[in-house]
Formats: sequence, structure tokens, C-alpha cells
Amino acid sequence: MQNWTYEELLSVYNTPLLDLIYKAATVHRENHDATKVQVSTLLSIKTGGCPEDCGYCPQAARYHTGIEKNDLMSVEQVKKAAKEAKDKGSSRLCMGAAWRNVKEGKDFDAVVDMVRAVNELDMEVCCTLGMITESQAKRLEHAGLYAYNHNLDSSEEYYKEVISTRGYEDRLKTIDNVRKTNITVCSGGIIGMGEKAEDRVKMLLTLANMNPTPESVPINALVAVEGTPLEDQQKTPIWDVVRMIATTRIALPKTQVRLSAGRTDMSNEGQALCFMAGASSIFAGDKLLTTPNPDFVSDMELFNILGLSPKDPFADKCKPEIKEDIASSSDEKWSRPAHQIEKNLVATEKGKEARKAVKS
Ligand code: SAM
Ligand code: DTB
Ligand code: SF4
Repeated sequence: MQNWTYEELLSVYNTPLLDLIYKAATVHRENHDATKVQVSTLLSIKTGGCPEDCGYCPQAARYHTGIEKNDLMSVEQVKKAAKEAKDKGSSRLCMGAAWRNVKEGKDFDAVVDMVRAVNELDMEVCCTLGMITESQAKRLEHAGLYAYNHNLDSSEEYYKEVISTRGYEDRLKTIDNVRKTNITVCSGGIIGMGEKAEDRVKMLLTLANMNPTPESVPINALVAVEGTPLEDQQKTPIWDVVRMIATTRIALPKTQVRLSAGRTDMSNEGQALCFMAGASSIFAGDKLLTTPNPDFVSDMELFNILGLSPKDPFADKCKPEIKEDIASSSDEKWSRPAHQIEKNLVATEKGKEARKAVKS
């Protein structure tokens, strides 16, 4: 792992574009099979009504964006969506919830069940549920979670311009909590929110100097949604997207760099340059969380033209083993079936015994 300085990374970002693409393509080929692209599908398991004020987000309750709000999906609905995504060629299902943070109780219990169910379909399971504690991350790990997505979104300085209801340090804390488990970390950000090149580089610097570095870094181009404070932002020029992807690839050579939101505004040629510059993953399927995305068929046509193919699940890290559920706080037990409470109590007792054995 290289310890980047701000000046070094800024100079990478400012390299003449064709040279930058050439360098990034070289780093990409040294570290990855450049014919493979990891394909994830997003599923919004709980939509809208979020108490936060993230200036880009159509799901914040305080903005009037006209999205359809939905309570938490059922495990059966999630399984159906996961099977469909798998049949179309996705190796990962990423479940997103419009929550500030994870609260203990029946909803979190249901998410744990969803994770277990999707893992059993032999798909990589990712969640993005807002802030989580270490013990919640542990519970998700035991259910077979492969990745947790929690974005830095921008530099620490620019972040404050976009979000006021929680701080940068809260984001870092959640990433740290995930790192205390075997779940892989997915963390990146958004470009095109009015930030400067310096902010993009500072965000990448924070990610590149994490130890270990995130296993995946999503780069989103802002989808400017009517009703949000960022509704009037100009579309991000494709050249900025390519430059950001290339710099991310060079700063984080081994990471999965995901060309994320904003692809409906990009031409096939623009996306091809992103793949050349080191993008190794996409979100596929005609919807992101609430906004449109290119459909599977057009993505597979593009893959064919470019000689790319979807990466198999668990190609980078083996499938997480499902372990006994380690729930939970006292009040949540009342909402669980008796046999499960019994199982948890046994697990807790086993845990106590194991800890005693380690101490003595
Ligand atoms: N509520 C959780 C949270 O904030 O962590 C999870 C869902 S949230 C929608 C996940 C990420 O989606 C955000 O951190 C942001 O990077 C990205 N995102 C949201 N709205 C976006 C938009 N309009 N354009 C681009 N990216 C967006
Ligand atoms: C990420 O970095 N981008 C995805 C995923 N992680 C959760 C979300 C993009 C959301 C775009 C706006 C929407 O569809 O609501
Ligand atoms: Fe809520 Fe996440 Fe949207 Fe922020 S990005 S408003 S936390 S759903």
C-alpha cells in the first residue's frame, strides 16, 4: 500500500487526460483481469421518508421530490428480486434503506433475515442502511453479509456544504465499525455537486490512506433530482467522470472501482473510456434506488462490443459463512419468535463461556 500525499494525488488528477487514462489502464491490467466487470443490482428495501438532509438525495423527507415512499419490503419480495438479478447476470445484491441509522427491533431483524436469504442464493450481499454500530455490523456478518456501503460522499470540507444532520466523523466511525468484522467495505462518493477538483482529491486521499483500503469504491455522478437543493446542478462532464475513475484506479490499485450513478447521461463511448480508465464494476438493472439506470440488455450489448463479461460471485473473496445469530437488545427479544429467542439465549451463553475460557 502506498501512502499518498495530497500533492501527489492532486498531480495524478491533473495529469493530461490521455496520459492519465494510459497510466490508469496499466495499473488496472497489473492488478485485475480487465475483461471482467463486477455487476451489482440495487434494491431499495425501504424507500423515502428519511430524516436526514443530504442535499443530493431524493429520499430525504424534507424535500418534495414526488418519489413513492415504501415501508420495509418482505423477505420474500427481496428473495424474488435477488433471483431475478442473479438470472440476469448480477453477482451482488445491494439493499438500500432510507434510514439515518440502523435501529434495533423488528425491521433490523428482518434485514438480517434478508441478508441470510440472499447469501443462501449464492450471491454477494451488500447493505447500505446508514450508520451502524459494531454489534450491528457483527450481526450482519453472522448473517452472511459480504459488503457494507457507506460513502464519504466528498471531502470533509465540502461535505458540510451538502449535509448538516450528521458529520464526517460519524461516517468514518461507521466504516470503522464495519472494519471490525469480516465484511468488506464499500465507500466512495459523488462528483458534480459543485465541489472543486481539490475536494475530489481529498476524498480519494482519505480512502486511499485507510488501512486496509476499501474493497470497493463507488464513484457516482450526481443525479440532479427536482425538489432537492442540488436540482439545478449542471450535468457532470464525462471527462470529469473519466478523470475521477482513472485517479481512483491509480490511488487504489486493488480496489473494485464502481462506475455508479449517472450512467443514463453517459454515452456508450464515454462509459467505454471509464472501463479503459479502470472502472471494474457497475450497478445494472433499470433502476438505481429511485432513479433510472440503463437496462441489463443494453449493458450486456455494451459488454459484448467491448469484450467484457460479468465477474462471477465470490471471485475475490470466498462466500461468507452463515453463523448463529448473535442478537440482541432486551426489548427486541419480545418481537421475535420463542424458538429464536431460545436460540439466541443459547448463543449468548455459549459466548459467555467462550469469553470466560479466553480470560482464564
Ligand atoms: N441512507 C443510507 C446512507 O445514506 O448511507 C443509504 C442509502 S444512500 C441513498 C447511499 C448513497 O447513494 C449516498 O451516500 C450517495 O452517495 C448516493 N446517492 C444518493 N442520492 C444520489 C444522487 N442523487 N446522485 C448520486 N448519488 C446519490
Ligand atoms: C452508491 O454509491 N450509489 C448507489 C449505492 N451506493 C447505494 C446509490 C445511488 C443512488 C442514486 C439516486 C437514487 O436512485 O435514488
Ligand atoms: Fe437519508 Fe441516505 Fe438519502 Fe441521506 S443519502 S437522505 S441518509 S437515504
